[in-house]
Amino acid sequence: MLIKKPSDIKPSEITPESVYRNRREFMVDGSKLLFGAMAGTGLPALASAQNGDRLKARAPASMQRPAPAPWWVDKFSNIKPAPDAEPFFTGESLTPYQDVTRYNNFYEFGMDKGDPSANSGAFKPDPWSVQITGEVAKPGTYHLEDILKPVDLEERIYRLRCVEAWSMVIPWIGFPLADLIKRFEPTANARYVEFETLVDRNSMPGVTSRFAIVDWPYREGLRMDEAMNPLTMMVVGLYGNYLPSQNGAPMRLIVPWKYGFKSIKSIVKINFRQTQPNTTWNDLQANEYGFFANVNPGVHHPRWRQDMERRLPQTLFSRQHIETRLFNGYGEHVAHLYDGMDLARYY
Ligand SMILES: Nc1nc2c(c(=O)[nH]1)N[C@H]1C(S)=C(S)[C@@H](COP(=O)(O)O)O[C@H]1N2
Ligand SMILES: [Mo]
Repeated sequence: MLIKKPSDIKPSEITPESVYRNRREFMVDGSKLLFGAMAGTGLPALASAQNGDRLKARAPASMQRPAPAPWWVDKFSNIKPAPDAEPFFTGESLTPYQDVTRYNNFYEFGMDKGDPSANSGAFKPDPWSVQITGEVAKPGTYHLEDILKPVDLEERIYRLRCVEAWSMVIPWIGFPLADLIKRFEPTANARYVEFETLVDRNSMPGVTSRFAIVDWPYREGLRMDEAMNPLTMMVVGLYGNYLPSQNGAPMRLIVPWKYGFKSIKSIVKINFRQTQPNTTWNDLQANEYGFFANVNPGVHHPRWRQDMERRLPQTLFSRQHIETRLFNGYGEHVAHLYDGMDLARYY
């Protein structure tokens, strides 16, 4: 194995690429060695403390928003970079930060793709608390700081496939939902998890709009085994930085093998229950949006093709049309959850 001593590494060599290559060789102990290497170069302490170069993707400096509170800075100073292999990483091109944060679905701020970024200026994601209710030994209202305190943040690069037939590749920052669920000690009756988004009439123009079609709050749900799957993620950031309001600050769900509408934003309530919860889009139009909503090119949708998708951003020269894959390409890791189920019936 080829490992340079810290003193052999010049500051000019500490590029994201060399960091990336080194890390592959170091495997388990890589992060420690790398920190040592950076300290040895005389780089400012901040650079290693913020460990940004070790992540696979960073937001452009001009786009980084100020930290909501000091404890967030601590939390974001130690993020485990995405591994090099599926399913927590994909080598596909990242959708640029600009597109990830300007082309959104978040109906609480309006129904056009540009509305969430344009209309979320008054939204306050900090301080924040989450209510835990239902079939758990430890219900209560928890401050987000306490929810995140024992959590190790990690970077994961996932595909996001919207039922509207567009898709992106996004470097999220977060942690496995399973880690959080275990801390509340679900009872034997907890077979489903239900989530709710904040409704704030003052900072969310979409909820008071007379064109609104959603019966607020936005609700989503998962079966317990789906929620506990290692791919299911609670997300608090993207591109190495805090989650912008339009992407669901301060904390949202990401379920990469399901259509995007399952990935509920700005969560204020998590309820554990015995029966399948009602969910927003399923309530609105059950023939178009199922409870499971697994990405499936074989299940027809009346308004959008589900066998193809537009990988954003499209350009003048490339329409970026690609084939949609069953379970959004994550089948190897999640198909077993649906053994014996008719996916055309339970769509
Ligand atoms: N509360 C809430 N969560 C939501 C939505 C919404 O309108 N309200 N839209 C969903 C849909 S349809 C998609 S595709 C994703 C989009 O996430 P993004 O804007 O971060 O790409 O968020 C999902 N979560
Ligand atoms: Mo969506």
